[in-house]
Amino acid sequence: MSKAEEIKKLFEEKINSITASEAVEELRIEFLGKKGLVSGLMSELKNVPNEEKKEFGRLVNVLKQEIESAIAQKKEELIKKEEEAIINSAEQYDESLPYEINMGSYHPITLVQRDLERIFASMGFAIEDYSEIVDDYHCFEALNIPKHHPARDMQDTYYLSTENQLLKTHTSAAQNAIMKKYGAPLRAVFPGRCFRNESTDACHENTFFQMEGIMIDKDISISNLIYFMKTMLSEVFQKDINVRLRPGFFPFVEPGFELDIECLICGGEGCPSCKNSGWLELCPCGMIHPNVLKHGGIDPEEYTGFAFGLGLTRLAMMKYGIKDIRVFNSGSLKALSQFKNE
Ligand code: FA5
Repeated sequence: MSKAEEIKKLFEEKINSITASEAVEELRIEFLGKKGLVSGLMSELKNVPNEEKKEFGRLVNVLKQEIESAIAQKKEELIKKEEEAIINSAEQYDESLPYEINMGSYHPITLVQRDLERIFASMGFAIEDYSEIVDDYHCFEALNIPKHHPARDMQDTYYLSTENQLLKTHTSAAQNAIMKKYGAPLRAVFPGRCFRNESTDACHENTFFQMEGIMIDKDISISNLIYFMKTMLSEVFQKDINVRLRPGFFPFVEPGFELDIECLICGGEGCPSCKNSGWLELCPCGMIHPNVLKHGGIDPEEYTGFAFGLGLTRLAMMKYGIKDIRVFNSGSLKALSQFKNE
């Protein structure tokens, strides 16, 4: 038996005994690798007499090709078998079993915000968006609150390391940009997240939502303001709510008011949600200060307007009877998933 025949026989014995695809690679290296048996056979070519060299080379090449194709075939066969075994051993599933779909739900603030947007849109107000990072000019100076004005102390916030930039303390920060965008006459509401550096309690958060509204036109008066506030509240609560209007100071309105609603958690008796006063500060408002109109490029001799800054998070507390404002940012699905989508 020639050396090539011996190698072929040995290969056939070995390949027939292989049962795992990984072992095929080891066999390939043993026979076809750089130091494998076939390569070893080829290196013997130099010892073969010249007249036999051609035939010897041909035989080695045939052997090499046979081994290569046998290896490829074996590998394919074994991989197929292994895949079938995995599929057959996998746990069977029953397509007909019933399954539960866990539907998400809207956050209560989203629900109240959408409700308000619908109400104001029906009264001809545009819905606007504004960034959470603002500059000092928009948050304060354009609102008639110059540097070092004591009113800044009421809204301590988070300043960014980038010069002049801060997290907006109130949605009023968007007033100037929106006046410049639309000019007068103008009706717009702009909800947004606000940030203040304050200690939290049942009715104060450091991150909360407001919805600002402005209406600017010829001859707008306090009567228009009161009408819109009343309509908004009766639409949101779908019932009569006790409200009170008292003077309030904000440098960007003149005159300014605080609109409070009777606490719906305790019915006016006094509880932690209303700081035991029976009333909840909900929506400061007033007639836009002429300086603010001027900053917004609107002539205060020709136009007047009102503005309000509704506490959206507090409104959601009242609407859904949520006693502690901290629930909103808690991420507690147990509490937050109770509010059903519209
Ligand atoms: C303002 O932010 C004024 N920009 C509102 C305004 C707009 C006045 C337009 C006049 C004209 P104030 O700081 O009071 O005002 O906040 C407005 C409302 O936001 C409050 O009535 C309250 O409902 C809500 N609010 C304020 N601070 C917090 C807080 N820490 N947590 C939850 N809600 C708050």
